[in-house]
Amino acid sequence: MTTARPLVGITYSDTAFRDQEMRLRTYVTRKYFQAVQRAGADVLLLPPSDDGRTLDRYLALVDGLLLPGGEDIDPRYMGEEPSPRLGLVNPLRDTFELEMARRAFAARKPTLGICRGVQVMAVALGGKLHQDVTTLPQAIQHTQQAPRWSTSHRVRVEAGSRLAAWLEGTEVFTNSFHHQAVSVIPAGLRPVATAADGLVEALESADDRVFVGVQWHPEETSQADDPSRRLFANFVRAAGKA
Ligand SMILES: [Mn+2]
Repeated sequence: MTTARPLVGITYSDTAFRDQEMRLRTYVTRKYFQAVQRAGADVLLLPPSDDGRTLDRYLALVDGLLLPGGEDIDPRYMGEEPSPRLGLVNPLRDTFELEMARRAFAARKPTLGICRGVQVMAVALGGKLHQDVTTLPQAIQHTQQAPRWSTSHRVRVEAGSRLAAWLEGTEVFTNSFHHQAVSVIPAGLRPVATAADGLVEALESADDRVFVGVQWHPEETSQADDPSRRLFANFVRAAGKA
């Protein structure tokens, strides 16, 4: 039993920003680390690396891993060609985060994926994505719902899942800013939440690993929305116990 605050590693959420002086910048949207800090953990930001020894060191250092939102995942990792509607991809970040997710799963490191993060978790373990959900026969809108801090569409969460326990409920209203979504669930994970149109909104480990990903952005709502706040609190608690 330790009294230390859990340490959560967050992979850099944006790695391809060029400033006015043409310097490449790597940065993380503040809401991610602020939500984790408010939940009682300290945060370590993890720059991309393609060296497995670095990734293993990161995972040994942290009690939990957060994979945040961001660019589209290159469809080559699902054995597909790019759709004309594919958005920007980030090769450096793809190779880093896919490998981090694989290693975190193998090491049973508590992991929370957000938006792109849940997609990374799925693809890392052999799943696939819809490259653009706006081409599907949707009943509801997933892409353009501002402001980011307000919830918009309903998500049904499977009773008995870890996610339902974390949220303390089987129905939540979430925000939604994604044009990709998980289409094929890999072995090892299971879908635990869906939108009204059937789109997968969350995955978690099929066994007792703490490996949970959501398609929405709880970091944007965690100050005012209780289920969002509980999601971070329970993730941090799980990281502290691991
Ligand atoms: Mn959605």
